[in-house]
Amino acid sequence: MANKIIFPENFIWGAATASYQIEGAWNKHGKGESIWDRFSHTPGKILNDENGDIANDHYHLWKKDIGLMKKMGLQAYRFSIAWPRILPRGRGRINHKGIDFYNKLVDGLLTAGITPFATLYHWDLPQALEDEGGWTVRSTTDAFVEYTDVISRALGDRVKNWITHNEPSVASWLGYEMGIHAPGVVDTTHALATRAAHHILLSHGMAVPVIRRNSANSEVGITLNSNWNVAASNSAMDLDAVRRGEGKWVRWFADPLYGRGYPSDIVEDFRHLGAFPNGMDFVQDGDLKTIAVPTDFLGVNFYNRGVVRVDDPNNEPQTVFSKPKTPEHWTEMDWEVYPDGLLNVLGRYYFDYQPLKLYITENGASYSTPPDENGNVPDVHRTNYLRTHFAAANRAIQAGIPLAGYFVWSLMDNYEWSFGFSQRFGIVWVDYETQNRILKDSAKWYKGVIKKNGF
Ligand code: IFM
Repeated sequence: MANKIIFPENFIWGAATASYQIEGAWNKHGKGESIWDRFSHTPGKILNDENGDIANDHYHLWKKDIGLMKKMGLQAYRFSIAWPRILPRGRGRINHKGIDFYNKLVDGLLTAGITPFATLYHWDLPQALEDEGGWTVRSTTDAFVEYTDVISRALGDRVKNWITHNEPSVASWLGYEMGIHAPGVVDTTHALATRAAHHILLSHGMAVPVIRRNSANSEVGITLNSNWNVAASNSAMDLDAVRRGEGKWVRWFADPLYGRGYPSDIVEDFRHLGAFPNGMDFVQDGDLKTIAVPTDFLGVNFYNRGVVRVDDPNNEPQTVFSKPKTPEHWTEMDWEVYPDGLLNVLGRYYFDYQPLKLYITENGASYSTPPDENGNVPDVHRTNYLRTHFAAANRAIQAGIPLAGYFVWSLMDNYEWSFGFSQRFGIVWVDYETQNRILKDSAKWYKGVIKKNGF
């Protein structure tokens, strides 16, 4: 029998969601249009043309959802705030009904004994700002500060844990380079995406002091994502693909956040692609200092490993499928199950950048296991995924990494962006027809882990 794995006494166990993925009510009570409303309403952008108009209808069912969290014994809940619910046009007029919703949610969480972790930006930019250029223009950073000010004044007496941005790399590269996320810009030169990335990072740096001013004794951080990428061979091409990928997805964000500026090798890579016809003119004096504002924690999202191989230097590197194609090894996203990657990524972020502490702000797996004839959801592969990743998180703590908490992605099945509802990451099953929710077996197992603070 395996040894017991026990976590530090004050370790926080939670689950995470994001506004567009669960709220629905896309145009209710004065909410403005977001880039995800626009993108998902554009035919051909999303699998089966599905959209988040209703999603999990969490906007109306939030009480029921807090009830589920309570049932599982969750200690914390990470959610995101829909900017266009608060400022329908991104700046200017405030929609008080939108603030009311989050006020009720936060009060409900606190009454249930659950600590709220609020993310300000999980990708639903007000469309009105996108119409002015979105994150590619500098004025969006001022709008973000205005939004931060409004919402942190409103919630700051009760929300004490703030995350400015979720996965700026995804927002930048998928949104403004590859075009597979909203706003759907395709520009392989990276000219627009590097501007977007810079403005997202700058808006983080500008927002942190505003949160600190409005929310006394709060902790503020940002969430970065990372796969654990390794080369399929020792060939120079494979090794360089890892350098480029890791530089683009991790260092491009972590380096400036921790005071090192943009990584020079990736600046060169981007320059070759045509990203900076006028130099990096969007980086103004003082920006890098602003971006490197001290924070209280780093949020880390981790899902999988990538074994990278370059077959043709003119094409993108390939992911090698090195293990048998079974659910034990691969989730339904085609993402490899590789728990050691979590340990490696945590170690990498901690030992290279020295954040004061870290949270795993997302980790989880997509498996579509449906309810059986007894109404149970026997999602054994998800439970195995969680168990092995919890063990890896525990090893990180043993190695001296100040990991303070873990948030499962996701509290419940939800809208998985360009995949629509086809991918299910939840520990709670959602029937989208009836909006019925069922605790999956993984949720029941997680409840036991939380209770024992280990397993
Ligand atoms: O669903 C997403 C989430 O919004 C951001 N991180 C990755 C998850 C799974 O793809």
